[in-house]
Amino acid sequence: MQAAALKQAVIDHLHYSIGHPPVAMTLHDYYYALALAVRDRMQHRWLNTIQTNFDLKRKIVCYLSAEFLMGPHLGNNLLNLGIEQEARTALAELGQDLDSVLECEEEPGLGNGGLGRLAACYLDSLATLQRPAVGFGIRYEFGIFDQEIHDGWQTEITDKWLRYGNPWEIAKPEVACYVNWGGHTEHYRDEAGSDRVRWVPYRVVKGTAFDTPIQGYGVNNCNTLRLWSAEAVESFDFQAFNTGDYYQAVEDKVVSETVTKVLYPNDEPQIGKHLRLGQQYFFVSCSLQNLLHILELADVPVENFAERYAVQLNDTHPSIGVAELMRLLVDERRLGWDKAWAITVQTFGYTNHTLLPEALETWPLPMFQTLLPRHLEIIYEINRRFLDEVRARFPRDEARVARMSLIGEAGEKCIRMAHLAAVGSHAINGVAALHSDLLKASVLKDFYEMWPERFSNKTNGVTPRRFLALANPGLRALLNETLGGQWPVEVGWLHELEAKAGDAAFRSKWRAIKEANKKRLADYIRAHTDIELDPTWLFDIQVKRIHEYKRQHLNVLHIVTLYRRLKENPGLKIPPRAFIFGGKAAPGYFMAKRIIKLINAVAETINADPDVNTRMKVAFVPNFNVQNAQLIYPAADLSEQISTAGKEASGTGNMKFMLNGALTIGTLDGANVEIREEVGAENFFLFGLTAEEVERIKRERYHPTDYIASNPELRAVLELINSGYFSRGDAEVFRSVVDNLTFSDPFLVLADYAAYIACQEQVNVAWQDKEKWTRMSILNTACSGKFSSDRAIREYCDEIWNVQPVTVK
Ligand code: GLS
Repeated sequence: MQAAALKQAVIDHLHYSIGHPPVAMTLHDYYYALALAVRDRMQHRWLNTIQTNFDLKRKIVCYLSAEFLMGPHLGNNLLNLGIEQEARTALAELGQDLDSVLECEEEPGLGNGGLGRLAACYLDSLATLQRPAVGFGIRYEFGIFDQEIHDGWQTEITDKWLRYGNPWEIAKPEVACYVNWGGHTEHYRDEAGSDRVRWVPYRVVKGTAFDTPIQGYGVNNCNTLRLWSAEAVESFDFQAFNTGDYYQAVEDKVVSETVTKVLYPNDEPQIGKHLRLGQQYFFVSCSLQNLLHILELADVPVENFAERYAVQLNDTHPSIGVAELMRLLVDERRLGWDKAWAITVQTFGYTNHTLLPEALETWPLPMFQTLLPRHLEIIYEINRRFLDEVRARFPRDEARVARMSLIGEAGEKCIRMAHLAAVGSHAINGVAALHSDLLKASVLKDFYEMWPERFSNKTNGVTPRRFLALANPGLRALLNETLGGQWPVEVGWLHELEAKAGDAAFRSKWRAIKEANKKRLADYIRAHTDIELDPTWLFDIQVKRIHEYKRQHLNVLHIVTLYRRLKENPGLKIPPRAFIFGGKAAPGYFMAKRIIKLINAVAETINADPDVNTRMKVAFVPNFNVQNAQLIYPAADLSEQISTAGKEASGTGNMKFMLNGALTIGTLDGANVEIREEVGAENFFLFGLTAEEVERIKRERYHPTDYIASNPELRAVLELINSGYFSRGDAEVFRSVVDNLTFSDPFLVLADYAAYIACQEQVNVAWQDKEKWTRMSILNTACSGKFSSDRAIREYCDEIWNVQPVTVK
């Protein structure tokens, strides 16, 4: 019945919405028609959800994030609606294959990596857990660039994801906000004799909303992702036009539309560009204005703002919201400062996602003042009152006052956005236990001493719907058969697998699923790189952004070590391995781009060398994104989580691998610590320095050359890379990488090298005992429940947001 109705809906959309005659129909048309038919099926749930939230006047989570890395919608929506089989049947009757149709979707890549994907997982969990929530962000016209590999180098192609339309969004031109830029402020006295400030902007940009439904799994709740797009206030500035300044009018249009043109492709380091601050302010102002407007529609007094909205700052990117809410409340709604401040602090929560100093956002004061003159005044006033409080709490401690100030005064004056977020939020959290502890001991130490009650940990999580049920249909079927169908929402059930790990027949089914997933990935890799991988080999995978702290180059040192050993000792017995990499480098990140070239150069040499290529191969999967990630995680035997301890705030790829039964080789960093706790030390390959040891070594001055001098194998590996052996005799290409490791090595790659190599030998031993390995693999999935984003979202709802479930009819 459902299938027949769906089929008819697809036929209707092909005819009425797409309008191609049968002769011109493409696979993409079927994708688009099915997407529209599926969206129709979410529509009444969506409207009911909005109406119910409005009627019940319940508190809503507002998740402010500059990035939402959603991944393809169609497969996920079919899964969450429970109509995959119906869609498959409907398409088959139209002579089409669902899997091929799913591949047509151009994924919305509106994020860089973990931070943006976390926001997407959290939206999935919020809807599934029936919590009223809206994600607010930016509708970038160009998302994260597409990566191509040419001669081993990364090249960046603009991501024209909207080229063929986007069936999931509904434009809401009537939901419009006006956002000021630049200009100056005027102080005046109002009718009642109070001192007021008016902001006279240089330019006004208009934001309009584009809404995407976020369907919960197995429930009617369907929340909203609201992305703002910028446009000129009028397509022509008629005044300028009439006064003959045609070019000024055109420039206004171009400048306005530029605001939401492109996502900045830097993952961790802040970019410090005027336009980036403009993007941040733009989407935050639209979102907060929108919240105030909805409050008004619901006839709720503005004083109750914090009872109705829990606004979460996903890192400091939206933290200008603290000053903007103050401006809206004080200047526009004419609330007194103290009242407005109490509302603001009650409203906001702040999640910190990194301790890396280069990623902590600060804005040069002159730039900030040019764009946001009124906000600078407000920040000065927040700071004045805040520093009075600090002085009262810690008398005669001016050093502390300087450290905590919202304004950095060493060198060029700047606004410290993490301080603004911390002062303006009632709750501050890190994203894994270790990270939250380090946060309290380092970057926000003074703030912790001032307000210990504001701090907590919320270990990240990932959605088991997309990253297990959808990505790994083979395992889904086995889990359904073994545990029943509730596990995607009741991940506690996964623990039942522990008993199954002892069952040889079950293990054999488990292995067959893994091998099929490896074959599926091998097919994909062959199609995209021409590299042929054998699915019976150990699949050793590292996929994530390319960054020195994540140490893809440590992985390469292991590969070259093995290569040398095999060349020197052709009879050496090692189990065959495929080393698989994927990840994008920020376009301006010199060292990261060299590391990609190094991986590809080593791959080229090894894959072509008959002395070794029956026992090892290397592949770099181009353009790592959510879509191919869904093929990659389920195919992994070994997950590489080898960052320098203390640098990876949490990691979430580590969780996706674990969920799919990969074993982890890793350092005690981020959520690895908790993964190891959950699965047990005996089921985790641990190596390397601890965060404390890293800090101590750095304090006492680190000498990478000592490690080279005392380890001939390491020296030989570095020399081989430096010699041009992997670069057709060109000894220049990798000099910068080798020099960096030899003379500076900021992430202690060489200090961890020997331990890593030794640990990889333990991996080999374990892999050779197939039954034991499978048992460990099963235990990893069995113990992965903690890393469901449902657990994380429950904690946020209960401990920070105070938001309850709402049943939608
Ligand atoms: C990040 C961290 O680097 C990751 O460790 C973390 O898992 C993620 C989500 O909390 O946030 N911070 C960042 O700026 N980009 C990230 O991926």
